[in-house]
Amino acid sequence: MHVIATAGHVDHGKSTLVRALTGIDPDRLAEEKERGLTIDLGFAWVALPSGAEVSFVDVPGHVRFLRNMLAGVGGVDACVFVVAAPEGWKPQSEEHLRILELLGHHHGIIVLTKVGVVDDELRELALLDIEEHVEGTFLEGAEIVEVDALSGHGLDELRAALDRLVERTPTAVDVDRPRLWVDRSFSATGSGTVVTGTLAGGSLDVDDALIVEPGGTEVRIRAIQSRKEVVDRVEPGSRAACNLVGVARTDIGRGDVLVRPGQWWTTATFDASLQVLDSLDHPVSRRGAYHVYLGTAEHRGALRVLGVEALEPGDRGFVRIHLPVALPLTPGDRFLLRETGRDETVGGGEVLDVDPVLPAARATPDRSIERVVAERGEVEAETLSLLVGERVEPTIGRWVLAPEAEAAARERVRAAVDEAGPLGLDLARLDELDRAVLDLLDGIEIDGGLARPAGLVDPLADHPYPPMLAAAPFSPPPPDGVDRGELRELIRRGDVVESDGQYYAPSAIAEATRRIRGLLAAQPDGVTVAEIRDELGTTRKHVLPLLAHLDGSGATRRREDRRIAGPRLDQLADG
Ligand SMILES: Nc1nc2c(ncn2[C@@H]2O[C@H](COP(=O)(O)OP(=O)(O)O)[C@@H](O)[C@H]2O)c(=O)[nH]1
Ligand SMILES: [Mg+2]
Repeated sequence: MHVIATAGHVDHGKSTLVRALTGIDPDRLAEEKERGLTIDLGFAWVALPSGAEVSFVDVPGHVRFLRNMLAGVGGVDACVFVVAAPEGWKPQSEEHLRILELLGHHHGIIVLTKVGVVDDELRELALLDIEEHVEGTFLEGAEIVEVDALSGHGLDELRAALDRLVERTPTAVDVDRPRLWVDRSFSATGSGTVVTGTLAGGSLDVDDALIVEPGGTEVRIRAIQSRKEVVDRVEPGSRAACNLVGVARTDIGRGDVLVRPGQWWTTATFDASLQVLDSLDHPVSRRGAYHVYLGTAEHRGALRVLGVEALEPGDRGFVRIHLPVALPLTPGDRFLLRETGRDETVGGGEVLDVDPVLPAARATPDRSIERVVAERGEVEAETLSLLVGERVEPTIGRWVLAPEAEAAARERVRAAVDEAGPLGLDLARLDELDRAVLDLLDGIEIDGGLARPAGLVDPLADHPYPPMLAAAPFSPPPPDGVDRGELRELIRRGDVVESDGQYYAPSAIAEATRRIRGLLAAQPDGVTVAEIRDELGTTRKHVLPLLAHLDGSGATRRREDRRIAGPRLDQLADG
């Protein structure tokens, strides 16, 4: 499955060629047909002799409609570059070639059209002209097919050449991360909003839940067509027309993007490389109003050159670009920059960082994952995967840590354990990352939710107070002589239960709960404090704090001067 874009100067025969190959007129607007001029993108498709299916995106050549051309060639992987023999190389031949270069096109063939109306000499001249102009570009050495679309001369050779082009153009990658830059939207009678685009990155299925960016509107695919046929699924590298539920026709259009929720980092600011065109007659600095072309989108952009004051014509450098809206971008995305006032192409480049964290004065963008991690110290692997556009596995817990950050985290956690000493460090006090770091450290023992340096004995392990409490469950002795810090820790661990200044063994609480349940089985309307006191064989002094605790835990509840069953009585008595 391949999508091929046309390119070349206006009137050189692009649309005629597409029509001759496919039988479909790419000039679909009434105004286009009337004027014999392509204004907006046209779409057509055909099966080649090999059986390979190709779709064409036919672009306008006229300079006034360059923005439409730009929306058509983004996301397309191959081109048919058209030059008319009688006219030869023209300004938009040059501009289109520059644009394709800047957008990272690698594959194409050249078609010399209208050969029926020139003599051999002019034809030879046109060929030389072309060869000279494509020197040093991705079209250097590309096949040149001579065609006359009106007479049909050369069309079979062209079909064979297209087969060879398709053969050597890599098939679209499928990383299960579809992105559809919308190039057209319309409403279909009876079925609502339809958007079309060239699908990249993954497939789309009927019933998929997607979001529209910018804005994040949630939509669902009701139906899909590819080449006017109803399908359940479209593969990357195909043209797709999606009938959407959840968005009005007027709320979606060219430049919007359909993606799956949660799969993309959306950003209004990115760092990028910028190749400045040789032909520009002034340096690129911060001054100037720019238009940024990304996918099918066109946005105003504010620019900041990184590292140097300005980039001279022909220079390659780095820029930070601010857009008025956030888009789902990924490193490797190509963009084109035009200067609004002068209406000229300035250059283009590759998105390198979709979430720059360093101030522009210190940014040195590239596509390395290590840099993204180093600039953050620690980053969740999920987030990192979105930032770099590929799956990255976590190295510690859910995170990826820069080497210095990992060393610092190890030191921090070890220091905390050392400081807690023999009493141990409560794991609940560590955040999730530090708990994961703790697992990596040697020489630390974890026991009962506490981490302590290996070999250190828990001074509370054989503390005498809990057994003393257990031995006298309902007349427990006061903590005379017990160190306050140790007592606090015993309570925190649950080895001792404190209530209103009295101390109990956990087993005493459980036993009291069971016995009260026994009493309540016989007297569901409630039992008095005195009855409970007698049952436990103790005094008011001991039973009141105990009951306060049971009320608090939900084992019992007060009703006037009685205790009745609390909501958690059974649970606590059985537990
Ligand atoms: N003789 C001849 N005329 C052509 C050929 N291709 C296109 N034309 C004519 O050139 C004009 C412009 O063609 P069109 O396809 O609209 O050019 P586009 O602007 O590049 O799409 C039309 O009048 C076509 O009939 C060709 O191969 N031979
Ligand atoms: Mg045309």
